[in-house]
Amino acid sequence: MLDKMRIATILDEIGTFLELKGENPFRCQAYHNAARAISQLEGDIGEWVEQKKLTEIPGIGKDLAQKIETLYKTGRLEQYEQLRRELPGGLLELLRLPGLGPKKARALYDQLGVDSLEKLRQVCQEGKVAQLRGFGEKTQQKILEGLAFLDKTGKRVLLAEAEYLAERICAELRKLKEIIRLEVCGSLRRRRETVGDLDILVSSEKPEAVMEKFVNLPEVMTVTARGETKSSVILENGLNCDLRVVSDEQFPFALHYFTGSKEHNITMRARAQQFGLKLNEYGLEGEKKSIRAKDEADIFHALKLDYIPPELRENTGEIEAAAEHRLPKLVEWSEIRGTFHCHTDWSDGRNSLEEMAEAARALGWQYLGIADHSQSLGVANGLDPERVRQQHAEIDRLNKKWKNFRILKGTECDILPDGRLDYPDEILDLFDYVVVSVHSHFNLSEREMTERILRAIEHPKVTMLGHATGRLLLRRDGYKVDLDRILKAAADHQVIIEINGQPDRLELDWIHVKHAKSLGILLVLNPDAHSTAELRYVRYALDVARRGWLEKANVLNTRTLQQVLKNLSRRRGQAKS
Ligand code: DGT
Ligand code: CA
Ligand code: CA
Ligand code: ZN
Repeated sequence: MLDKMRIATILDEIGTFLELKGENPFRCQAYHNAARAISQLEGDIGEWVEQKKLTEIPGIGKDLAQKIETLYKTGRLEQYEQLRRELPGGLLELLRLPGLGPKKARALYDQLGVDSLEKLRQVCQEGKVAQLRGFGEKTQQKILEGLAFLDKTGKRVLLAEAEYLAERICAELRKLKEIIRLEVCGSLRRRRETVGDLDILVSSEKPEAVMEKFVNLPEVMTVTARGETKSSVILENGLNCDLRVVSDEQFPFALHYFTGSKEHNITMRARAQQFGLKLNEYGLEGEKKSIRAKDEADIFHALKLDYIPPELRENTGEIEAAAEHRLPKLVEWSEIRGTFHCHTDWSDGRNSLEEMAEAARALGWQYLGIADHSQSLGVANGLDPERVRQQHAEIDRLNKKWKNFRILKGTECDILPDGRLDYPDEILDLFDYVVVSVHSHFNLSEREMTERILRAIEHPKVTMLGHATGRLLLRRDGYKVDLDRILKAAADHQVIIEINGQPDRLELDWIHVKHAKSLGILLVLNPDAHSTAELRYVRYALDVARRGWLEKANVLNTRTLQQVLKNLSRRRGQAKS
């Protein structure tokens, strides 16, 4: 039985294979849409199948429902296997290159036999790609640049994808009674935005049983090493995963070591040396005796340090701060009371205002800020002033329903290429707050882009800046912009800066978040949700906030509804005076 993420992946791949074959674009898109719908499904896919409800999902007809049912029940689909026989899987890899669509990938395969990124690099270097019809020097150059970008990012995956796999694997392993303690370490535990491989740590007296279970997990594609205390495997999505088994006494030391980062470890080891101690993955040893620790906190305390949360272990001053008792008290999930940048079916979201609000209420929140797209974003069904007024009437109607909850009226207003906003002032005045974002003309020079965003920040009606650089993790760098000037202007004009929780955005990135905090800028955690399921992306924004040393007071979402309303109207009041 396959779970929904696996089914979604397969549907997505079918869509892409069909694109590679040059099939009708609508048919291909139907698979991609179905994949998205399935991955965002609430509850267990099994129930949808058993109760024959799949066709109730928008975009899933009889035919697709049948295929999903087959996949769920048998784990296989003849159509998919046929496509995989027909076309090499390496072709899917080619599509990771920015600007290389299925048509071009197919041409490269048909005419030059390109079936992997390596082969593509080779034919580009030989100058063969430039000679193909419809390609040329410029395209060849772009492909080489894209390959260099992939080299730089390596085979990393998004935090959300790694987390999803890790959770499944750990849930399986935790069933073993031989396991005493289990924890995922490495970059995943530090909540880095991308993850190079999974590092799982277990304490047990019976390592053999743990290894046996591990290498036979259904997520495991290839076993690359199997030892008594360490095994390495490659998972279904190409990610490596290491499992280490230690004694329960060693566990805290191994947990600290394999959580890293490497740079943090090196500084910690140096600190231990100052105390005449030796710190490694097995223990903390002095001349005469070794120091015992029941958990990581004991290790830090032995070195006269406060406990350092994993998110801070990047050797950017956390050890000094821990020695001087001035670590931040990091913002927590339980402190979040709402969020501000969400889309509904009024623009390009999937759910209605009411569904989004109910989902926010189910999370225990007090408010949900809706910020649908503005008028010039036609592709996303942006709202013209007339529809803004209609949406506000609908929000007013809904808000009468609830006592301790409120939908806030926001907008995600486009920053036009010259830095003007997409609505006139009298329309901007209708909203509780205004998020401004860049959605077009990414190719401006750094100076032009900076001026463009500065102009928006200086606009008196603007409350917050959305996804500050436009990066897409593992796909493209952000646009060129002078972030130092942007942050300085945000501080001067009291504009709030968003941490966007979409798993492939996660910007402002944590290093700049830390900088923003030092400038006294208020930050906001936004899911940029396009469905009820995506509200939980606030969690990933929270990870970035914590890596950026933020405390409750630095984050708008920790305020109560009353405080938020006061804060927003004060900003507007200032703007009007
Ligand atoms: P990743 O996998 O690239 O996303 O990042 P990490 O941090 O998970 O790195 P990984 O998997 O290579 O190693 C896991 C941890 O093991 C790392 O964070 C710190 C520790 N570690 C690995 N190599 C070394 C090393 O050479 N020296 C020290 N002190 N620690 C190391
Ligand atoms: Ca790792
Ligand atoms: Ca590793
Ligand atoms: Zn948005």
